[in-house]
This record gives sequence, structure tokens and C-alpha cells, in this order.
Amino acid sequence: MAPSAIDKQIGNPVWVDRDALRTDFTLAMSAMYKAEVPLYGDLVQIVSSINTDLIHQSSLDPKVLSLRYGDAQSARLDIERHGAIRLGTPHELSTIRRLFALIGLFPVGYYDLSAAGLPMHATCFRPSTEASLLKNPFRVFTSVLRPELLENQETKELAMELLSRRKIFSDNLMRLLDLGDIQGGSLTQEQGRELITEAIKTFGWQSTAAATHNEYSHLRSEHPILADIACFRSSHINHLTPRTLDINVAQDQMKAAGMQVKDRIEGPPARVCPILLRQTSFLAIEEPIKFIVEGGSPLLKGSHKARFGEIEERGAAVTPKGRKLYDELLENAMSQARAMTGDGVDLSPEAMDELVSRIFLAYPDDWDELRRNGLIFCTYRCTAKGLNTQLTLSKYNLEILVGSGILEAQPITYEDFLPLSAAGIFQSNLGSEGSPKEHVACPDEKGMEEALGAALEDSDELYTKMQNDSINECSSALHISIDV
Ligand code: OOG
Ligand code: NI
Repeated sequence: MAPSAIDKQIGNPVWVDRDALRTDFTLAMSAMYKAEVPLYGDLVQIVSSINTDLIHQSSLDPKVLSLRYGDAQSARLDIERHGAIRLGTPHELSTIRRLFALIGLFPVGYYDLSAAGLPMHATCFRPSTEASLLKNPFRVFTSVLRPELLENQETKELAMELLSRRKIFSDNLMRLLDLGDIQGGSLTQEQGRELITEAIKTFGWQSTAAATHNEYSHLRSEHPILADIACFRSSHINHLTPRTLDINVAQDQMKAAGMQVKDRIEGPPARVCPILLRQTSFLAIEEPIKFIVEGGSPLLKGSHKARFGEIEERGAAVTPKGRKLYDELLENAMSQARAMTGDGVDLSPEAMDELVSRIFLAYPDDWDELRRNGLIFCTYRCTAKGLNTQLTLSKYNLEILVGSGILEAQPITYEDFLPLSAAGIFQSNLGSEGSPKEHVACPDEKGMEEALGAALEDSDELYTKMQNDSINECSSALHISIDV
């Protein structure tokens, strides 16, 4: 029963829907980013016009359209798919976890960035149920500094000192998080509105650094990412990412619009049946900032590069078997590239694209084949024919049901990130694009969970659950059991 005004008066507050709150949050972030980084607004326009053209392309069979673009027509295609922040301390990370939980985002997956030479690791805060993803799939790639990976003791101490001094969450935000805890993870409409206003302050740009120019330069010389993480008063969102339905066309149009674009599209090559995700971006722009000066004003003028605009094309979620094949082929391409060039020399972006495409010919590119080989996750639903067919046995094999048109399969959209692509995106914005140099990987998933104050969810388990739930629903609707 819908809660009434009387309920509110007698102390039964009406809780705001978390998915709706996430949409308000996404829209507020988008408006803020477009206002602060006008080039990003141009990017959104490019993507949106390409998407509209593709969706309305009358020559495409609706079935092909739906297999290829999945949920694109039902989900909010015009809303951003993700953003990214870089945090400095366990306290910042656990506070972000509390904040994101209130808008239905939960930490899923572990991304080790040490293998790419970055002193950080990351998780993806995202909706974890199908219903919630359908309402708004916005997620946040959240990385956090691992000071133990910094080699220089002095730099490490400086970074820790700067981070311990900064306060990226307002008192009002902290109060709302406490309220959320007391209220069992829910907020009222009014509290939700306030939460968004306060959260936007955490993710907005603060052009006056919280460090001197000397301190900034010191951290930058150890690692450019360190200056970005430790020298500012907010945890500025460093990009937002809309979903494009054709990233190659979008990349060309970005170049034509005069944007400085990343060398290569990250991820798998272009395919008939897209898998995982492909990403590209316009590179971080140089923005004016001011440094504090010891002893007070005046401030010293300078500049900083952090914020960029990214786009992504999403395909099907692959199973662990499909992922293994993806990783093997990518590794194969990279080792061939290394063998073809000398030390410190990279293949041209075009030659690398060509090499990757050739090696990926070994990855099946047909929906049925991908599914039958157990390379992708799918949801299943009964067709009209299926619902009207008299099934005589009590048990059927899934493949037979699909083959005879009783059930149809729909690839599940990939909702996560790729560590190598993420590293490529980081590097392109730090001015060190090229094939990633080899580093010794030292993942610390447990350390991440301790800092979070929560366990990480496993994305494969979430996809498997979506797949199994759909099979169970078909089973009930047809009154049969289904053998997988
Ligand atoms: C995050 C880079 C990774 C992605 O989509 O993989 C990323 C960052 O630069 O902080 O955004
Ligand atoms: Ni990104």
C-alpha cells in the first residue's frame, strides 16, 4: 500500500527509490561536468546523434539490432554509463562506499593496476541486479592509492601528509550518511536531494590546489597520478562516459571536430557480435589552477591536466572461458607486437589495430556459436511460439528449446571494466601512451576489502545469477524442467 501523508506524520517516512536517486545523481553529475568541461558537452552531442541515427536505421532487422545493441533501446541510452574518481585513503574509500550504497551502487570486481606501473588498485561501484541495471546502469570506476607501492620514502610521506589534511566530504554529507545508516540504508526524498547537492561538491573541480607548487612538482616527478590524487581539495570526477553504438564512427567524428583523441581504441577489435567493451577518449585538457604559497596570499598560477571525456561501446558479457580466450588473444597480440619492434619502440596504432584484428579472427563471431561454446552469458525468454506449443515431456535440454524456437537467447550486456583498457586510458592521460611496459603485478584484493570495509562482489556470479534466473522463469512459464 502506498504510504500516505498520515504515515509521514505518525513517523512512517516515505523512502526515496535508490535507482531514482541514482538517476538524479547521474543527471546532476552530467550537468556539472558539461558546465565545467564544455568539450565534454560537444562529445555527448556527437555520440547522441550517432546513436539516434543507428537506432532509426530502417535497413537493420530488429532482431539483429536487438542482439547487437542489447538493452540499448530499453535502457536509458542518453544517460552516462560511467565516471571515474581517484581516491587517496581507506577512509575516503569507505566513505564513498557508504555514499554510493545510498544510490544503489555496490563494489563489484577487483582491478589491479600495479601491473601497468600505477601505484593503485580499483573497484567498480555499480548496480548489482538486473532490474536496477535496467533502470540506470551508471557506475563509477573507483581507484585508490596504494602508498606501499611508492618507492621514494619522502614522496610517500608528503602524499600521506597532504591526504591526511584534506577533507573531501562536507559535514552535511557525513550527517546524511549517518542518517542513512540509522534509517537502514534509506533516505527520504528531501534527504536524497540534499545528499546529491553535497556529493556534487565532493566530485566537482576545485581550482585552488591544497599544495604548494613545490609539493605538487615533487609528487608529479614520482608519478603524475600522485599529484592528481593528493594535491586537491576535492576528488574531482576525471571523466564521464556515454555509451556509443558505434565507436569507430564516433572516434572519426571526434577527430573531425578537432578533438585530441587517444591513439587507439582500447579493448577487442570491431566485430559483428560485440563483446566486452571498447573505449576511447579525448585526452585530458590543461586547466588553470592556483597553488597555495607558504605564508599566505597571493596564490601562484599554474595548470593541471586531469579531466577528459571518454566514450564506450558495450557488448556481451563473456564467461570465464570467454574471458580466458580474450586475455590469451590480447596477450598473443602484444607479444607479437613486442617481437616485431625493438626495445622502447611501439607499433603504429594502425599496425597494432591490424595485428589485433588478425589475431582475434580466432574468437568466434556469431551469436549462436558464442553461446553454444559457452563463451558468453545470455538470458533466455519464451517466444510466443513457445508459449503456444504443447510440450509433452517434463524435461528438455536448453539447446533443443532454443534450436526449436521455444526459447530465445539474448546476450547479457557487459557491465564491468577491463584492467588493461583502464591502464591504457590512465596512461594516455598521463602522457605515456604506447604499449604498456611490463611491471611486476602485486594485487592486494584483501587490502582493498579492508579499506572498503566490505566484501567485493564477483561479477561472474552476478551474470551467472541473471542467466540462471531467466532459465528458471522459462521453466516455470512452460511447466517443464530445463537441462543446461
Ligand atoms: C580511470 C581510467 C579507467 C575505464 O573506463 O576503464 C577508466 C582513471 O583515469 O581514473 O575510466
Ligand atoms: Ni572510463
